[in-house]
Amino acid sequence: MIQYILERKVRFMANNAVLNVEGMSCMHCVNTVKSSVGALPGVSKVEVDLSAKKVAVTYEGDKVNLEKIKAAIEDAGYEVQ
Ligand SMILES: [Cu+2]
Repeated sequence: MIQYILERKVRFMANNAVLNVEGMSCMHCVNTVKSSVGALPGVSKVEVDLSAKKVAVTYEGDKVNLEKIKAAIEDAGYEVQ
């Protein structure tokens, strides 16, 4: 039982990652990145700091991973460092 609870807790624990993204220049870019990454299943939060060129993502590790998040940003036309 305890084992089961621990596994559930780990599985549903949110992961946080901050990516350095080149190419974002205005609020349009910010919204494009937000909607592209936010559309991925398992992503619960996307925050973009335009001046710092950083994208902070909160996601569930059992549903999505960093490779998919990076691919979504690159597909939208921006470069992940
Ligand atoms: Cu822009």
